[in-house]
Amino acid sequence: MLKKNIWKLLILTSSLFSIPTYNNENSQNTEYTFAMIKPDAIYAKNTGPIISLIEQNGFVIICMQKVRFARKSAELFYGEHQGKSFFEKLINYITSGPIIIMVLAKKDAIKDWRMLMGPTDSTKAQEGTIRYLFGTDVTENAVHGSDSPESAKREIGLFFPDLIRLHNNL
Ligand code: RTP
Ligand code: MG
Repeated sequence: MLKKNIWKLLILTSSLFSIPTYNNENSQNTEYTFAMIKPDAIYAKNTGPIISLIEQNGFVIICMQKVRFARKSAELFYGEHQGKSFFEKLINYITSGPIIIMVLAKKDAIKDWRMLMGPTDSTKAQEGTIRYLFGTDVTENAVHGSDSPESAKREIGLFFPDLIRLHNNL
């Protein structure tokens, strides 16, 4: 009796914490990236349109959460820019309101998400990109995306450590 219930509990627990599968055939080609909707886009109520673009462009949202950066966490997250002229401005901006953090999955997710975002400077972004549609300038540019597999793993690990623990490909 007890044994039977333990199995039920194990099945329930694993279904609660397993990563959604959505493309069994090509799962070995699936790549994961870390994405963020930044405070300016949330303040301007562009969350919905950005999420629609993410889905329309073939990304699967593996997890998503609204949080707010503590100053120390923002400095750690953007550590590579410490010492640069825009660092203070960047930290003030990114801690100015809530952000939405996501893990996106797709073949070539890292490159394709960066392409959909557009370049850092929103005023130079191509039509159709998120930064063209919703960014303002080189600071307030609506979204973030990991720039390499190493960054994706580091950034996903900072916010979603359980995902790294549970998923071999990450
Ligand atoms: P992100 O990391 O947020 O995805 O942006 P990114 O790769 O396109 O640009 P990155 O060079 O990593 O810069 C991080 C964020 O810092 C702000 N920034 N300001 N010259 C400037 O004033 C300047 N350069 C960058 C932007 O918010 C940029 O997204
Ligand atoms: Mg960057």
